[in-house]
Amino acid sequence: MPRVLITGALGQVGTELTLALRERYGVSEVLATDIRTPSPDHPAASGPFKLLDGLDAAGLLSTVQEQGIQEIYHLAALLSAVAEAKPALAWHLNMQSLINVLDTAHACQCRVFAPSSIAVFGPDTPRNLAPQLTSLRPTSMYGVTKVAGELLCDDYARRYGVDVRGLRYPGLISASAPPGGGTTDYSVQMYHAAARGEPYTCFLSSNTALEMLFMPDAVRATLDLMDAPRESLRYPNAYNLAGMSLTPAAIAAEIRRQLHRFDLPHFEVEYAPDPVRQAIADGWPSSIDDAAARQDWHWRPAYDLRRMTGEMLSALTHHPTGGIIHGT
Ligand code: AKB
Repeated sequence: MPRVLITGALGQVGTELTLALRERYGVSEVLATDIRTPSPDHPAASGPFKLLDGLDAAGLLSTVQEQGIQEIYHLAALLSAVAEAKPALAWHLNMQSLINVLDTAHACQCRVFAPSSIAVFGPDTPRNLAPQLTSLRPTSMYGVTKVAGELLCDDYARRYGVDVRGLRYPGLISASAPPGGGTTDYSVQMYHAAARGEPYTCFLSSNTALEMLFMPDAVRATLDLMDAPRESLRYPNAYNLAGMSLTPAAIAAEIRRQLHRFDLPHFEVEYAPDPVRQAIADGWPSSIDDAAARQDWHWRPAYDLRRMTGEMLSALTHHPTGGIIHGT
């Protein structure tokens, strides 16, 4: 059983991965870290927690050495919309923290999970079913850091033999911690608004199709990739990952279809595209080809829009029927 350190443990992915890893390896084996202190009811506070900034190379190295860490899940990063507003900070934070993690992993012989994103793709990537191997010419600073991050991970693997793995996460939808500063955040905000019985103004146009994945699938994919034998992985740190290609209009329609199960009022959505986030979304593919992940480590998503919507509304309204859908 590895001893694990998570950076960005209070973020959208970090929150759920902390829980999943503690369930798997034991609470005391998983050190959650972030630059903020968790509230007492946050999952990260359910076990060991340390304030740690990924930019603090010495702090990271000494923590890993003192705690006998063997695996690092590096989730701290600025997402696409914030990165576009603060490009210099995004480059510094996303790249330097990754370098610090890789240097520490090299020095301490740790395995690493460092996520990539569909943001690596750009306008000259095929829009439908973006292939695993294709042009990576993103037109957002976040995408630039993700392409550079993939190449940096390749280099540490080649040069030093660091076992670093990663997935090109699509937009991730979850009910616990909210995403912060991404282009796909609208989807989570939409479920929250519907569950509060409030209207929602969407910052992307109604027909903007992007690849999305429900968080339980994303967590399972992450753990399955880390479990896979290294020799079976053709693209260890850059696997395309697909769940469902969705537009805001499709999510809104499915929410409306299931409102009655949760005694919720009619759900109104207005569309007021934000130029920055719309431009980022327009540069990303509308769907992703994840055949390599399916072949190499048997990836299959379990959730479709209907099942995910049932579970999201159930979790957000604390409705007792859970995600089980009868005759909807
Ligand atoms: C974002 O929207 O920035 C992220 C991502 C697709 O990586 N959710």
